[in-house]
Amino acid sequence: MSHAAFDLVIRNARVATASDTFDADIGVRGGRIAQLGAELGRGEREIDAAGRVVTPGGVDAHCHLDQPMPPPVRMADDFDTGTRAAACGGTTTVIPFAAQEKGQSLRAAVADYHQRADGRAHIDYAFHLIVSDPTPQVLNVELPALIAEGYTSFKIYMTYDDLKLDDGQILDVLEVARSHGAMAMVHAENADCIEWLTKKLEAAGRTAPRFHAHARPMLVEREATHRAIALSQLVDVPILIVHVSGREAIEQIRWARSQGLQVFAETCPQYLFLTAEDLGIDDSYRGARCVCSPPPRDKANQEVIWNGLNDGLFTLFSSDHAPFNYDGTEGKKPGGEEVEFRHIPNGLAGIETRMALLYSEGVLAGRITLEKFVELTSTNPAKAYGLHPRKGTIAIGSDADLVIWDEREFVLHNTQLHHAVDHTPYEGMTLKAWPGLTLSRGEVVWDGREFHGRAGRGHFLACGAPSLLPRRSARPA
Ligand code: DUC
Ligand code: ZN
Ligand code: ZN
Repeated sequence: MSHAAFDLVIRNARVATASDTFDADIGVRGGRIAQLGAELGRGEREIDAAGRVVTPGGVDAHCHLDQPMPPPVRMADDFDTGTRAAACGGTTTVIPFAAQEKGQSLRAAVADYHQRADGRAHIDYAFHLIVSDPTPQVLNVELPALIAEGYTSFKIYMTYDDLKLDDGQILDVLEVARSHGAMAMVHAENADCIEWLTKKLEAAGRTAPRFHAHARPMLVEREATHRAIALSQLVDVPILIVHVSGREAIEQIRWARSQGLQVFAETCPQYLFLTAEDLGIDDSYRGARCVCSPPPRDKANQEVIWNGLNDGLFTLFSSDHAPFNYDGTEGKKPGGEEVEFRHIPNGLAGIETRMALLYSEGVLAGRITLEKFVELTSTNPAKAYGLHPRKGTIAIGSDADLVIWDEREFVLHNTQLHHAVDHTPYEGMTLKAWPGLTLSRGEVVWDGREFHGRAGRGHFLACGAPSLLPRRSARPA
């Protein structure tokens, strides 16, 4: 028998990239895409895609896995269950956060996070850093060294007591991003306004989950977005505003772009599919499941987000998966108690549903093109964090991280999902598609029915320089 030309050939694929959709066979060798073309030679293994859409595997560039929390709270997903869920939902690369605790060295945070991921991940992963304590040692020594070693992005918080930086600290960190070519991500909400509103609500006895949204109106996001833009302008460095929730923040970003500023933006499924009503229309505690920050807004804002996805305002579509169980003692009811909204762990599950939600309600509902879907969910995240073209596209030499889509209607239930969270915010939604096959470096990790990963098969990826923009030379001294 003649030797096969490829390890795997996917036949008759409708290949979608961020720029084109075309019909081709995909030849895979050594975990990479070796050839694209008509009537490729034989593969050891052959999969007939029969005209089905094949996209690059998703790159979820904003998710939280096994991130340490103040006890008794604990994230439900670690690298095993979180990356398993990601793969079953068509995501083949994740970029969670190595978070520095105040007083801790960044190095120690990174070492701790590697331990959490090592031997557990089913798909490839990189890390963003969270800088919560920008000491001179961190700014001058640790951050530059870590950037050079492949941790080329970091998140800055403008809210949360244990994480937030003041404006001067933000300027210091942005300056490091500028001089070392890193990507700065900003969580833009005004902490003092939130605290002031929270105290007023508490004094009035308004502590049910739904008041979380009252304590974080869009104004606090708008103000912080504007300030983040101004700080980045002062330092002359691009920034990326994460989890943008609606109109007022978008207006700030459009204004910045109109001034020629390099401001990138990310949004997430919760701002397309949930509203503040999901936090409760009465004082029931069940709304705690949808407590996240910024909070979901209303239907009109969902439309504004759709427009921004379609017209290029948004660069990235990420999950912001922050997995907490509803029941038990470690999640939304810390210690088993129904607590005041200020103490409810922020975040919702979405790592497994991100791709299918946007494919169903974006592509198949005619709101965005297939190419835009690929750009937002895979190509741009890979470029923003220096993983392209190894990740984020279907091209010769790229990793064979692929999704073959099944277009069929079904009703989503949490029992179908593979995360370790006891609910999904999208329970009962009718979806029109789900990944029928997910390949990670040429290996089938999800076949539409069963998961075939292996803990530890996921590799750590050192990130290169962000490639959304041409490299600029450093500012002259
Ligand atoms: N908000 C964040 O900033 N991070 C995780 C989850 C959330 O709701
Ligand atoms: Zn955030
Ligand atoms: Zn987040």
